[in-house]
Amino acid sequence: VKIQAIEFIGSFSNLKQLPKAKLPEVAFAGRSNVGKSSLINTLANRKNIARTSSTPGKTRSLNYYLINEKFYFVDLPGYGFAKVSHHERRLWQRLVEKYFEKNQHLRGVIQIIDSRHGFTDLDLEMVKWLAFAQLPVLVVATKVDKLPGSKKKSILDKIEATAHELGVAEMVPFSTVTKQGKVDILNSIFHLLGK
Ligand SMILES: Nc1nc2c(ncn2[C@@H]2O[C@H](COP(=O)(O)OP(=O)(O)OP(=O)(O)O)[C@@H](O)[C@H]2O)c(=O)[nH]1
Ligand SMILES: [Mg+2]
Repeated sequence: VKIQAIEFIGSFSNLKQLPKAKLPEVAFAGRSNVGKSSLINTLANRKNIARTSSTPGKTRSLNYYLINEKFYFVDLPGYGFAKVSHHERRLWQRLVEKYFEKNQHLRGVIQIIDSRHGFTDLDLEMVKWLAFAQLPVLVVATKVDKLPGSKKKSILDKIEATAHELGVAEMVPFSTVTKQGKVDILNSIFHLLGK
């Protein structure tokens, strides 16, 4: 279970332009700036193939990465970023909604939340919607390197309990700094893909 190859395929803001090769897909969803692109880099052992930024709103379209020449990672634009216009936010929202509705190749969604904040209202909305759409979800609680050691366990227990209430089977604590959780996430993704 390893990512041997990752290739950036393209950035798409129109569903009609998506890659012609139909391969299984795993999508990465979460709030703006939560660390979606960083997670992809860590899983693939790359520094910045998926462009990251301390400025929220970096990823604005569907970014496709071909993994091991067999499946796609799809880095989604983040939601909940206040500093974009109402119009632009509606555009992203419609793009992501249509992507989830129309995609026949999506095998599962990696829902990333910030471990310091737990599930925000928008995260809850997202996970409920994914459950309704019967898409398998893996919750990744990221930035655990920033949790105070004394509270780490109780915070993660609470996130896990909420995940279970939402019908999500698995929650993995993760950090790009310590790489904690990387192997578990890779295992889950390959399992989702039946590899
Ligand atoms: N300490 C710490 N910082 C992280 C971690 N993951 C991401 N970051 C930082 O969080 C910021 C945002 O990361 P990105 O990966 O660009 O976030 P994103 O979700 O792709 O953001 P958008 O593309 O804007 O939606 C960057 O400054 C990262 O270095 C983590 O596990 N620990
Ligand atoms: Mg990003």
